Amino acid sequence: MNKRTKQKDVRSKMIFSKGMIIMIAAAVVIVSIIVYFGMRSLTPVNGNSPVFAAPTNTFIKATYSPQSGYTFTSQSTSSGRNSLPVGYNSPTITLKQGELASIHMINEDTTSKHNLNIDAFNVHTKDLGYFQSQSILFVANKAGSFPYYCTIHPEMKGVVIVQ
Ligand SMILES: [Cu+2]
Repeated sequence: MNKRTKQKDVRSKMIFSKGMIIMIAAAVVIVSIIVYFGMRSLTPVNGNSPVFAAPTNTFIKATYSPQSGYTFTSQSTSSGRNSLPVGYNSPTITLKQGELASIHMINEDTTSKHNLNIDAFNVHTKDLGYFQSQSILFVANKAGSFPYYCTIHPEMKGVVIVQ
């Protein structure tokens, strides 16, 4: 091997390893982002560490009808103690103390934005437009009866019972 090809060989090796470093760095960044958002989505809004457990799901929708006005309406809930007929207005959400809960809210009202708040558990959705939805994970960490409500429509309210 003469001097010139040796130099070329070294240079191409360096370029290759630089590319590898960039690829590894990019992979690390991507994995970190995935882990960060994964951890964040597993962290209850009233907790500070991720919880690896299946939550009790409650599905609720915001609706409007000329008869009942703006209301929260039961969409469907997990089976058993928390099951309510679909379409039930201002459903009471029943949870067990200490359990992980996920509330899934969807706005099915074409006429207005809505949000859902449970102050006791730091649950606050964004103002959701038509057919926007948001899920919030929280821990039902205290027993009692707590209101949930929409800040835009004071008449939209219900109760969360933790027992
Ligand atoms: Cu509302």
